[in-house]
Amino acid sequence: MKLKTVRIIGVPLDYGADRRGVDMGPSAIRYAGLHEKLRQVGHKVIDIGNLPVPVPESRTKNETHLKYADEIVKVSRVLARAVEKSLDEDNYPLILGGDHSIAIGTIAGLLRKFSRLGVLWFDAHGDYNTDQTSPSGNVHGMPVATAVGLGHPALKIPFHGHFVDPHKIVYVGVRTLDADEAEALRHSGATVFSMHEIDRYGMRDVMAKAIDIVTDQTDGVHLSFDIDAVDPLYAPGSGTPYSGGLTEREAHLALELLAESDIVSSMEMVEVNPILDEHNRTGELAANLIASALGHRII
Ligand code: EXY
Ligand code: MN
Ligand code: MN
Ligand code: MN
Repeated sequence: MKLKTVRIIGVPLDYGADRRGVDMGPSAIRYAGLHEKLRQVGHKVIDIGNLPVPVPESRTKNETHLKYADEIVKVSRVLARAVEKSLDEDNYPLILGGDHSIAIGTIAGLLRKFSRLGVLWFDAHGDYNTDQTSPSGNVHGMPVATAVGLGHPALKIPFHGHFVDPHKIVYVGVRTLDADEAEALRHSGATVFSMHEIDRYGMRDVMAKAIDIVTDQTDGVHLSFDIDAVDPLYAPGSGTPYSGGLTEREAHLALELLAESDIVSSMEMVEVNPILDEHNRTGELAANLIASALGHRII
């Protein structure tokens, strides 16, 4: 893989999950030796630290269908600018969450440089709810719908009117969807490689197809990795665990194949919750998976 200058951006945001703990994700992943692992591969690493995120206890939660929308949008706008700046300086943005609502800011920033962005979305969930379909009002269940231009106008502010073409989105590892969410996703044009396809065709074939789709008429590829894509047996530290997920090795294989293809231009790792974890096992897994995606080889 071509060596890069990786620019780490921490986003200790848990408003989207309405659950404390995931705000400590960036620390847990750094603590697991992320910088060293990436330098071992040969990359240059810059860490800009964490973006400022006020703690939820200092805010009033609006018990609507969009919990903490104002706070999330505020952080997303700052994150979008940080991502845009990384690309301006020819750095590879590596964003550490935080819950998955941070993808709103990440993708909004990427779209300012890549007008035909491909997106690889590793997740147990679809994150394709809107305020109309969400059963929880938690924004971490809405970033993909928001990125394609659906849902409440408030969440779409960071996008400046530029959205992702759903045909350029590929999901890997999905195994639980809300009924209305599934219906919307079915008609969206996105490709969903659920656990069924992974069982049936194997990760190697699934990734070959995924790579074909996200590189077809695109000018950049974003990898958004929700740690709950991995089975809770291997990733116990996540707030919305769901059994029947990827094995640790399947996840590594997927990311190693991506590293080999060298098509990914930005990455985010989200939903690591150290409070629910066992001795930072999930933080370590997240750091190791990032290293795999960025070219770490056993030998
Ligand atoms: N679909 C459920 C909701 O919208 O509330 C659960 C979403 C969990 C989202 C996780 C992070 O990927
Ligand atoms: Mn997610
Ligand atoms: Mn998830
Ligand atoms: Mn613009």
